[in-house]
Amino acid sequence: VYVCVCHYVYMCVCVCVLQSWDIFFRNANFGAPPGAAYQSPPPLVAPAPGFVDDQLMGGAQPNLEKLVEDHLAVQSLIRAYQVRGHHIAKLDPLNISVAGIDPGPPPSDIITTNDKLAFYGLDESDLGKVFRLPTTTFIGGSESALSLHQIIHRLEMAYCQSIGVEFMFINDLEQCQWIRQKFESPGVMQFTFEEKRTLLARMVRSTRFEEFLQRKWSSEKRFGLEGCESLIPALKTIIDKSSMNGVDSIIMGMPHRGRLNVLANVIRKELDQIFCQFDSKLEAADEGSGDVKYHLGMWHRRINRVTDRNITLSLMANPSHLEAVDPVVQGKTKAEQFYCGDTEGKRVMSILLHGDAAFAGQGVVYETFHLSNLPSYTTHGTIHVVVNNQIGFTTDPRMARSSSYPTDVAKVVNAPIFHVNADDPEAVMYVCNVAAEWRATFHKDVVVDLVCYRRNGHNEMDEPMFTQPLMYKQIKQQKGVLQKYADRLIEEGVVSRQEYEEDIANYDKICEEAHARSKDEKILHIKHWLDSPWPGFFNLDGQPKTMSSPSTGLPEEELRHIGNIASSVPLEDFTIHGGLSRILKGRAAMVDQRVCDWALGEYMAFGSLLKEGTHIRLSGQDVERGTFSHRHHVLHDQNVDKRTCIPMNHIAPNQAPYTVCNSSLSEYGVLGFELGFAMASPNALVLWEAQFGDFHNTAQCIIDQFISPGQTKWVRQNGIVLLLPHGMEGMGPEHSSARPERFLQMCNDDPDTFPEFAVRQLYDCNWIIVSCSTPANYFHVLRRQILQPFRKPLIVLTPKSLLRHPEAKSSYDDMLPGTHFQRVIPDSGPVSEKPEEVKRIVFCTGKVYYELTRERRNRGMDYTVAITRIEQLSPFPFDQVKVETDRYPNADLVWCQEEHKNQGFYDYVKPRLRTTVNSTRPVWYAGRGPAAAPATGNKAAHLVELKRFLDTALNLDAFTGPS
Ligand SMILES: Cc1ncc(C[n+]2csc(CCOP(=O)(O)OP(=O)(O)O)c2C)c(N)n1
Ligand SMILES: *[C@@H]1O[C@H](CO)[C@@H](O)[C@H](O)[C@H]1NC(C)=O
Ligand SMILES: *[C@@H]1O[C@H](CO)[C@@H](O)[C@H](O)[C@H]1NC(C)=O
Ligand SMILES: [Mg+2]
Repeated sequence: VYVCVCHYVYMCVCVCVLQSWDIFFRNANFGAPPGAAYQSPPPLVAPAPGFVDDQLMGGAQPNLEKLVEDHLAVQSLIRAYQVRGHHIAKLDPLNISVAGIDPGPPPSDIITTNDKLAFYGLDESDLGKVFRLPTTTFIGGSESALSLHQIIHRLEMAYCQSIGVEFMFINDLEQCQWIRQKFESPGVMQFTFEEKRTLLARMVRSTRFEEFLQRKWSSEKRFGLEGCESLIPALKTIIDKSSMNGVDSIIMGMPHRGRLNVLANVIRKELDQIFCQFDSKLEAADEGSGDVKYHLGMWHRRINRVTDRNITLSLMANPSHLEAVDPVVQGKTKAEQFYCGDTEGKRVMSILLHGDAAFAGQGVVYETFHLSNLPSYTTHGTIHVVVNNQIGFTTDPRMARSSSYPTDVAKVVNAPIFHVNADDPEAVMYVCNVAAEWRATFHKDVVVDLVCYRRNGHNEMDEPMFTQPLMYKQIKQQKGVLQKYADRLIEEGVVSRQEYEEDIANYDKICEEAHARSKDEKILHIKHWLDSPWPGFFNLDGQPKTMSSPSTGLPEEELRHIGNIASSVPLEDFTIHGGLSRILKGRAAMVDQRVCDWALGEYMAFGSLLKEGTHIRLSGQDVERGTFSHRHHVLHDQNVDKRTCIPMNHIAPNQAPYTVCNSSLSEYGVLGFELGFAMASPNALVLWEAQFGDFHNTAQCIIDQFISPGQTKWVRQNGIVLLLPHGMEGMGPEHSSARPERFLQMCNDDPDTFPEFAVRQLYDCNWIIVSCSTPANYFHVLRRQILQPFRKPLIVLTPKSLLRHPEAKSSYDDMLPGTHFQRVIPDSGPVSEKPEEVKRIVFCTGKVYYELTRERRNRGMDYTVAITRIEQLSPFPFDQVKVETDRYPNADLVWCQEEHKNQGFYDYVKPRLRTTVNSTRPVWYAGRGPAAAPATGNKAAHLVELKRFLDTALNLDAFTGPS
């Protein structure tokens, strides 16, 4: 009996790291010496009681050893099915290994071999023997013992038919037991006639929809679902079941494959709205440049027929870039949960659809999975559905991934994976029910892998036989799943052939009628394709409620109040670090002197918006403290583990909540998430801060595909803020440049046209790019972001050395009522006394301003050179820059930047400065020369470069000839 625990030990090697850390800290708090504080985590399960008959242990019978061995063998066999049964399940509708194409994973497992009994030391004669079943199986139902023959039979039924369950890696006994019960219990997979008829009806819609499109528009790309028609009933089952469990809002993200079908038959987008897109009737008067039909999103609220409850379904618009929408969906889901107080994900949930190739290949899938259990990012379980058609464009799985399944990535979060043969619609429905229940029970992710095929090429125009000849020979012989299922139900007597044919005719008629309507009028309006309406935010015509610039200043007493909060600890008996005490004292001194540094300016903006009822969410790597240790929005008690305090949440009794959260070490996933969060509501300031600005490029897809063109593609505004630390501080090629040139290059403002009026300019642009040189201006731009009557993404190049620069402070006077964000900060020094004597205007932005003014002072040029800061680069403040160029009619114009010439701001600013002066005056450049890297790795070289370009900027003889 001593051997009996071994299987369990293997199964439950859950060294629960988090728990172990908790114990460590608990003990440390009670004064245990560090070494003694560690305690290995408790074992998860005790040995299962008495699964070998008690009587066996008493007598010393001669065959006792054989009996024990046989019982153990049976345990092992059961376990082998649980662990590896999915390898021999009949998952592939094409049965491609039979077609001789793909041998699949090597039959490494013993249950796949013919002499499995022999492997376990059993033989045919044992098949009739009755064995007591362990507590880790449910195949017996109410029986506690079965014959070996029955045991094997039931295991084959549970694990080796159309469903392959991968779950034994899950390190939680309760969850494993739950799954075993769902799949092993005898007779679980039975459906009523009613359920089967519903299923058939859904298959009819799914199949006939594609056929209809094919008939009408045979030469249009639609990325049809043929070969995976069970996707539609799969999703509908998940939605029905979730609605039954209390969910009333579902947010979905999906790729191209079957998207129109999902819109029509799952979300129930009006068919005429879909069909009219095929005739490209998008009116010229419609806003935006639009997008292709298989990218648009939508939002629909309706009654779920099965549960009779209201449910809101939205499908997020997405770009071609596969899987990029995953984190966006999660962020939006999190936001909706947050706004309706759904702290456990009981009302709002997400469903993500994936293609097999993309799911395995795209790293953002992994990043998104790793957000799934983090407190500030969890959506309490996502249901993933993979359309596993065993091909990605022209590449088959042997070249597309290194794992036997495309779903292995889900294992990192211990999500169960249900593989299912999509040609067995009832099995699909069963696993979808279980998946929805799993999510409702454990609030963890789960994956449904629909193993199917793709009947056509990648799109309907594509020839698959060039590259997959054998696979497609097989597919051509494949009977459609609807036909197969209908035949089966007719044979079972669930429906008659006549009823079935009527069903088809009815749906075809619905399609025909919708098609006729879609031709009638110009019914397509982009407004029907919004995935996130913001009720109440706009006028009825979709225009902003006002077009005036908001007042962003604050009364003195409010500044003082927020300043006091920022410099104190609101909780009793809370010991903060000595260094932090000094920082807070420093803040208190600033409050006394009526000034702000960068961190305090940010505090003032956040604090006041919170007080006014705007939720703020700041997310990114190490944002709670701040990469540069300047922010400290979360205070940590030095004596008690996990005791923290966020003073920002103690500003006023009815304030909005402040969320500040350190993210996982991801940019693509996290930025996408925050973008999604910002999509849910216009009444929140959502900020993502990069550790250093240059790291934004691992999230480039979110910036290029969503943030920059989002509004014009999808008529959807978004007010997300990117905080990107930027500045040449001699720290080497990385950590220096946030690559402003890239953001500027994507601005839609015309360099050659002098625009009419500034607020309109803001409204028309695709995003706003600022580089503030003072805390007050940073304060104003953050407040403007919420107080302006529309939403635009805001890119802020934030400083590093300026965080502590003694001159980079702002007086309260610059933040009082009547003050506002300054797009341009003119030189207010001695130059204004005799402007006509000024020889040069040096335009610049950001930190280099302080270097320029110091150098000017050193050279005694305060009367001859004006230094003007452009704080809002895009949209370019033509009007205010013109005031400056007019003010100094005899000055030459210089753009000075610390970045290299092919980088930074020069290429963007130069044509706009020229337009401002109507090309009547040359525009000169002072800055580093062109370079491949953003900065030198050599500190000495850095300083030489700095000295050189400052000299150029201030040397009045530097420029001659054409610029
Ligand atoms: C990030 C990205 N890379 C490349 C592509 C081009 N592309 C479009 S569909 C496709 C194949 C996708 O295969 P799979 O994920 O299996 O989905 P399926 O089309 O088979 O449903 C590729 C490579 C893309 N859309 N996005
Ligand atoms: C569903 O919502 C509509 C309007 O939003 C409401 O009139 C109706 O009573 C709701 N039905 C149920 C069953 O909650
Ligand atoms: C700009 O210059 C052109 C000729 O170079 C002139 O025709 C035009 O009127 C000028 N525009 C303004 C606004 O000064
Ligand atoms: Mg595929």
